[in-house]
Amino acid sequence: METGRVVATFGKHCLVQAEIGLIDCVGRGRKTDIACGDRVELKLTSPGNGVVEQVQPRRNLLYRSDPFKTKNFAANLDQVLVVTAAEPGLNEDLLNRCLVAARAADIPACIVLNKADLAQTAELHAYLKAYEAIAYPVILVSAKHDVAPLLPLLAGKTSVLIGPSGVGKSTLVNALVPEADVRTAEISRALNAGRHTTTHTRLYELPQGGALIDSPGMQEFGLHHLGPDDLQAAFPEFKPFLGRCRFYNCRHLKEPDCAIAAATADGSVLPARLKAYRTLLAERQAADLKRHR
Ligand SMILES: Nc1nc2c(ncn2[C@@H]2O[C@H](COP(=O)(O)OP(=O)(O)OP(=O)(O)O)[C@@H](O)[C@H]2O)c(=O)[nH]1
Ligand SMILES: [Mg+2]
Ligand SMILES: [Zn+2]
Repeated sequence: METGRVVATFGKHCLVQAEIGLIDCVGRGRKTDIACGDRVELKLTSPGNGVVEQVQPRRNLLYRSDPFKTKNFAANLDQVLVVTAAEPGLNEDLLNRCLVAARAADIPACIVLNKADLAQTAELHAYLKAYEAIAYPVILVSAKHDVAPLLPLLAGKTSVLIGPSGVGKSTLVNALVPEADVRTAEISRALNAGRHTTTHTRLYELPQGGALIDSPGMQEFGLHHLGPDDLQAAFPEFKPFLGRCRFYNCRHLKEPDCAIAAATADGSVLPARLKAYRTLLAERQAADLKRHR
């Protein structure tokens, strides 16, 4: 029996970095619930091939979910780096889904604002100060020119890069891991949309110690596994106002004398955050209704 760390997942297969080398593995049984970053025990079936016999208990797991299935990003993480950029532009709904997923999994998160070399970045940087005020540090970098601000943050830690297509996650990996040689592509201007160049999650060892995980850009990010209490708790800035609504069981939707709504009106809570909370709660409630019908 060998042990190792999962460094890539694709379909039913995963690549495991074991002491004897890289092993192409399949999971045992029907359910292949293996995530990048998992520590596993495997049995060799032929040189270079094996079967994962067991996944060791995880410290944490970052994942998203729709009503029917869950999709793993990565496991055993020290931090989540949510990447954004002025080109293709801030997707604030997605940003918040990423931050909520990380908070719910109890993993610290930061925002990486990439493409510092673009003129439009300054305005976005100023806007993101509101997120810094909540609890999410913003690190301004240019994958093409200077990634030094990320180095102290990454050293010795396991980090995952998540975010929509085209923000430069793989370009960041290429800048930070000299031998990564990740395939990147120009944004397809003709389609006015980012091309999904990364197709599977992959872990790279950092030269200065630690690991960096690249993930495919996502458009959808369901969080159906989070119930009303989980959701509320995943917005740390709500905390000072909880228990101050007129109704003890206020869900902060349309109830009168809602302390969260009041805090949003007076500028203490960012409107986009309350909106994200309400959207996520509505999605969950719609799914619950369907299930009970
Ligand atoms: N100007 C500028 N362009 C950048 C920078 N970083 C990345 N890009 C460009 O942004 C585009 C998308 O970069 P990728 O690294 O492929 O983006 P990604 O986030 O990995 O995208 P997916 O794999 O589809 O999720 C490419 O054309 C890169 O050259 C940067 O710092 N400045
Ligand atoms: Mg990529
Ligand atoms: Zn309320």
